Amino acid sequence: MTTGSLLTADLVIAVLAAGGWLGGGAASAARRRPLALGLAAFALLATLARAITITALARAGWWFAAEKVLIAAPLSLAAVAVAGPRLLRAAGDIRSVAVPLLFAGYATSGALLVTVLHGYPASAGAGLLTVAGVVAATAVSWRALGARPSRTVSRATLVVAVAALVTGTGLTVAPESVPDVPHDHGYRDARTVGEPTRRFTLTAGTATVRVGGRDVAAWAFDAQVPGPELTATVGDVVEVTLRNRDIGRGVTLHWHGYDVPNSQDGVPGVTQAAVLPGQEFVYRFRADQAGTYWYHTHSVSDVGVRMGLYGVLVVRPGPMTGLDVTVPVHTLGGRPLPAPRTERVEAGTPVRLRLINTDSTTHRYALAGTAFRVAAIDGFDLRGPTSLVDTAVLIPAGGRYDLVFNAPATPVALFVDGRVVYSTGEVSTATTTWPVLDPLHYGVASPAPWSRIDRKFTLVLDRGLDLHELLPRYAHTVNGAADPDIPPQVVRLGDIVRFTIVNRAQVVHPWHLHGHHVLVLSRDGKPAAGSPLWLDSFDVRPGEVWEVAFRADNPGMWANHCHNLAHADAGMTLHLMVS
Ligand SMILES: [Cu+2]
Repeated sequence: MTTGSLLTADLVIAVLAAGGWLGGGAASAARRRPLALGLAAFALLATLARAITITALARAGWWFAAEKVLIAAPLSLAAVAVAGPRLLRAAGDIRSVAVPLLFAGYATSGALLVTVLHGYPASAGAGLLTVAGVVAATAVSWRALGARPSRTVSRATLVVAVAALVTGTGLTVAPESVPDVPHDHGYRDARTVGEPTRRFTLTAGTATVRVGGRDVAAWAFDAQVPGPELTATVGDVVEVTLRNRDIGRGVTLHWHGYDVPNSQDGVPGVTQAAVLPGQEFVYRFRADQAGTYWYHTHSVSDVGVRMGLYGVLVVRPGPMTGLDVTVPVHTLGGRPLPAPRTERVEAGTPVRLRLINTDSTTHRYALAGTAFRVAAIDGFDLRGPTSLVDTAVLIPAGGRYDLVFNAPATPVALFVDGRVVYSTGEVSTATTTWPVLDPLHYGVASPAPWSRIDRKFTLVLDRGLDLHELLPRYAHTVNGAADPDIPPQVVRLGDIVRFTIVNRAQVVHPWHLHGHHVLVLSRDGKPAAGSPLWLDSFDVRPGEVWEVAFRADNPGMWANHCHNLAHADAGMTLHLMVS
């Protein structure tokens, strides 16, 4: 069982336990004796079962098992201690166990709410608030059921509730000051890269595009989705003029995975202002790294990219040899792109398939009909990639894999989530049961290019209630805070920086640092054993712990965020300051 599925199991059992206690309480209040006893017994079993899931989580290396023990265990034990003996003694009036059972239900629900709503890091305030809530709810039920809590109990409840409210909501604590995010940088001016050798103009605008035989309202570059494919050769100076015709919420160009100077990175409010209708912005950078990349708007990026403001950027090391096919996968208006394409390819032709995931969630790719190698991931060549056959690859949001093979005499087909998107003829192969390549164990290892770590950061990815400007939202959080309240990471130019990224949530978070590629050190404590993996996009699945490192060699203020862009918009964005 993966840590992710253990987490889900634990959550389901916790919900069942809470439901059982509450249901049992309600049934006994209604004098439905068999039902009450049945539900209470069920809740008791579920509560005990959580001991098993929490132990399993601790053994799987789940970072927060101790916290579950601290919060869930005392409340569950209190629930069992209060409700258990009364149940055994409830020979007479079943109604007498209603309050204890309800108390148990409130206690388990409280622990559940702390886990789901409050998130990381657990605080004494949240604990106090929960206890106050449980006590208050019990007192209210007690009254409602006709009995009367004593004056002392009422007063104690009031005192605990007020104390918890004051400390729990942080009214006594001054808000932590967050350093200002500078919005203007004098770093490497784009003009110093030299005269452009490759010039492009992209005009962003609303458009209607045809997808799968249906008209879809889109936002597009040059009225097409994806936008025009930009190509260059290493050594070129690329200049792209971005114009905005009518995208009211503004547009920028971010060169995903391309480590351009900060002023060209296209993050509105950080490296430039969003380009509004009628305006333009000229990007210029040297194409010094060959590989498969893509570009997309970073202005209201969740909506903008989903609506179609993206395209492919390919930088080749020299003149093209063989067949070079780009496959940017996207979902537009609920329909998959690109449209399936078939072409005849002469046997023996070297083929490179550049697979690009421009969606916000993972896609599964399977190449049938030939052996192949994964030549590059996220634009960086792998070391000693071996031949693979009948093996699928999972590409995270924003990620790219280059698959290479020599065309066989028989047809090949590329499947994305079971759908053929590219083929050289008819292929009928079931690919859904194929094993998935683990890039951490593929290719030939080589020693890390550095022997020290200067700065270490831990990023705990989670969900939690966030009160930003008094508007409550269920944010995606990093270390318990949501954008713009996550303190920036400040490092010196040249520092070797290590990130430990922990996913405490129930969903995948594809992590993406701007301006740098990170070297994968380990996942779940196991060192990466294959070719060095220099990534700009990687899936941190529920329960996973990733250790990555990089040399902070690109000065400026860099976005560091989840590339599920809805998550990024809902708080999961912070900044790395390199100076
Ligand atoms: Cu995410």
